[in-house]
Amino acid sequence: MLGKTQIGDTFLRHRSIKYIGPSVVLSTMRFSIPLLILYTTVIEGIQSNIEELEAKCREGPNADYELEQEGNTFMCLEWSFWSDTFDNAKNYCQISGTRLGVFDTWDKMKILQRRTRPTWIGLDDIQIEGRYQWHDGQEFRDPALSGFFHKYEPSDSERVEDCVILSGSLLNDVPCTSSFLFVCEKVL
Ligand SMILES: [Ca+2]
Ligand SMILES: [Ca+2]
Repeated sequence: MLGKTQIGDTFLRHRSIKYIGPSVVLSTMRFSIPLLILYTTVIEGIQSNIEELEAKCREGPNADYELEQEGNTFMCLEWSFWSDTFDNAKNYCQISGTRLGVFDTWDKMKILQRRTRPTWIGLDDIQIEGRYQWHDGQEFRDPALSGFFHKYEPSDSERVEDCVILSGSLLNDVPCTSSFLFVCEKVL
């Protein structure tokens, strides 16, 4: 009697597994299809956002601006191919309605670090010695950004270093009258 029940149970369990099998597949599909649609919608949304940013970055008479990405960060930048003083570089950007690049996060810094030649950025302590300001008006005082500068920099050597370049992979203050490449940033 007990033996028969065990055999019967096993038989039923096998039947159930065989029978339930397709419905498990169907329910997985029912779960997966909306997820797939959601995933596709999100990807399409991100893609159209990037296309919008690219269009906005390239619009206007100056076609040299390009969109660069690091993680969720996008920057619209023009990298000069000639060197100039800090003031001239700043004026060049301003004439185009932009500013020297503000690289105030590590993601933005990573975008800057893709360049290897010394390059002016939008950071200086011209107004008050030792108080660095980004060219969007923010003061440079976030301790998380202290690693942006080389060791022992900013040094204000001979009390004439008020403008900042990327030098190697980190920042350095140098005399504003020196000539370097520069980077303009269009705010999107
Ligand atoms: Ca200085
Ligand atoms: Ca220095």
